[in-house]
Amino acid sequence: MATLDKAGAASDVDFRLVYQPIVHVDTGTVAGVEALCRFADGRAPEHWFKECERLGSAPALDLAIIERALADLSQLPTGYLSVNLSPSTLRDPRLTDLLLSPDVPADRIVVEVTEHARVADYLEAQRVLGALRKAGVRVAVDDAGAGYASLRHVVELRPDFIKIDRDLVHGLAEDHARRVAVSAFVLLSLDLNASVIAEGLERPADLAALYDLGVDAAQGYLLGRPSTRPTDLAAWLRRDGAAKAPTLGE
Ligand code: G
Ligand code: MN
Repeated sequence: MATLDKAGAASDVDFRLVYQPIVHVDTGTVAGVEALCRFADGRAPEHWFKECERLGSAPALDLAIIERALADLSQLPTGYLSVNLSPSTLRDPRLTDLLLSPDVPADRIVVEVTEHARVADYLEAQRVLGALRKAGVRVAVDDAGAGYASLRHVVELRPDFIKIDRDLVHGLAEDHARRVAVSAFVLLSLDLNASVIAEGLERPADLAALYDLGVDAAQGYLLGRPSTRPTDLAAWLRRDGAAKAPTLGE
């Protein structure tokens, strides 16, 4: 694994991408896929993202991932491609250069603002996100309800998607408080004209509870494990109903 330095020789970083489907709760159809990163040394992505944040190289890594995901886009199924962004990447001018390039179908791109770091300046973040939105890029708040993804964060960023953190989703079928918390996000989403995605869905009982609560879409091992090859994913998604499809290993 190459060292991640601030200069961001990001192409040296040894990672590969996997794609995980995001599925409509009511119909089982695929709304889009999220590009997720896997590192060659086998360490959890959280480890590397934290380390990059500490070294100031989060933008270099984020941009390298986005570049690779964009190159895969033509092999991915229709629907959106969701990519993760640390708040510090929002301050990097290379982000808009990359996403606003004429070859990028902006209306297929969703940027997820991750919860690992604090947004220091919401006005600045809104300015950059505004420029992306003008071109058709949509915005998600990742892991809402965890880390720095507070209610304030959601209200400030006015996302198109609210992705609810898996710790609030797992076990909601048996936990009234979790259901109320998810409902609160659904209520907020109606006001913001956003759509809610539940993350980390592993259990059928929780899927049924999400349906009852009016959650739009879900992502998790129950609906599909992240897949290594975009072509595999495309073939898999052509089958009828993601929820019934066999899962591909990573
Ligand atoms: O923070 P973010 O939501 O981008 O993180 C996604 C991570 O969660 C990925 O590493 C992915 O492999 C993992 N993941 C995806 N689905 C599930 C799931 O159903 N359960 C758990 N525990 N993790 C999941
Ligand atoms: Mn994410």
